[in-house]
Amino acid sequence: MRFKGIIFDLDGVICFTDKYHYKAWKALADKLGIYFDEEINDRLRGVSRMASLDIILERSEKKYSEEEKLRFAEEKNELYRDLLAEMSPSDISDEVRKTLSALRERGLKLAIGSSSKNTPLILKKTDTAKYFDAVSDGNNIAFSKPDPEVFLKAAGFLGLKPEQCLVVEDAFSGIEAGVAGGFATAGIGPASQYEKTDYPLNCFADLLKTPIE
Ligand code: B16
Ligand code: MG
Repeated sequence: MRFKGIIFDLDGVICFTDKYHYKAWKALADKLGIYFDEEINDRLRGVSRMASLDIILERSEKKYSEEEKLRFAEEKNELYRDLLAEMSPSDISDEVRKTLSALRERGLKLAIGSSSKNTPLILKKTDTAKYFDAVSDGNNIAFSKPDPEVFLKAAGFLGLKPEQCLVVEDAFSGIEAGVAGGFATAGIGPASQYEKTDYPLNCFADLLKTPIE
């Protein structure tokens, strides 16, 4: 078998919380009088919370202290978690659920590799923890994507080597992280157009057609 495990990014692959990130960052940016739009939001895919804030503050004339920045990030996160509280199992498509089940039936080990510290909450609200043998997320890493740490930890949790795992990502930074860690990569959404992606996917179920075995 080519791969023994698959490591999935969460936001943009398994579920779509980018709209909630956008709402929460937009509220903070408006409060601070900083321009923010969907295009800037796209640059935040797969990027950690503090690094996302730095991207938003690029347009600020004012310089903020580390203490102020931590407060802003906390404020954004509170708003974001209020929005996540409304999530339910219906936020995960049948296509994703059926594909994950089919991959498990083929004997593949599945893991999450997400930059988000809110991963446990999202998995709980959507009832998706049951599909994964391991979870590596923003809570167990020191370096965010494009650093490969989150995927290397996920492979380690599965007891597998990077070359035995496929990383599935929507973000360029996530594909970079996969490549840096020595993983093969499959890209969905924006990452399907990225030249470093090994397996471009038109949709999530395409994973079943990818030469993973
Ligand atoms: P949090 P992923 C990433 O999730 C998001 O794409 C990114 O927009 C967000 O800033 C990051 O998680 C951190 O999220 O503030 O919840 O810790 O795509 O790596 O699953
Ligand atoms: Mg993502």
